[in-house]
Amino acid sequence: MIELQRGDITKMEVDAIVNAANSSLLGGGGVDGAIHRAGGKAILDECMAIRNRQGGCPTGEAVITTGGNLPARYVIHTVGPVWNGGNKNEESLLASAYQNSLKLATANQIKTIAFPNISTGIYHFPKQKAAEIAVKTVKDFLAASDVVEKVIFVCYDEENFKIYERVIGG
Ligand code: AR6
Repeated sequence: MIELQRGDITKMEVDAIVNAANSSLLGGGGVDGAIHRAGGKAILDECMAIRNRQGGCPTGEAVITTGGNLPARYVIHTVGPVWNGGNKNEESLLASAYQNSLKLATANQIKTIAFPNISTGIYHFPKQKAAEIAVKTVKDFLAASDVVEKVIFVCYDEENFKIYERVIGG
């Protein structure tokens, strides 16, 4: 099942929320900053341990930590692509970010998961194209999933919310 909400992903009461992180896993601005602020030090501690083990998180991949002080039990940190004109494999890397987050959710028996609009802020991925990729990738995954039951797209900005209403509706 797919749902759409307008708001702040840090408030979501789901098994896992997804973070639009960067490869360093050390936090940043946007939704990443909001998640680390609200979730507290336990999240950063686990991110540092992952960094020490595997040297960060490549673009299109995902790692999982505790949700710390968040209502969500877990945070799945994925790294979307920086938009660089469209000829740098950005579309398939964005699809991979959604797919690998959902695979990690499955491996951790996560039933409900909330996604932000990965790459559409500081990374400048065009919003309409990003929404089409996100919705198609999630729909395809859910059709074959017997673990993940519900995916909620949480749109912080009005423009993304309106785009998602149309893309999910059609
Ligand atoms: N809840 C839900 N969505 C949010 C929130 C929130 N609290 N805050 C912002 N958004 P961005 P990116 C939306 O820039 O483009 C960071 O510095 C925002 O409106 O957070 O993937 C990382 O460390 C936008 O639609 O992520 C990386 O360096 C969406 O989240 C870099 O930014 C994504 O915007 C990643 O850039």
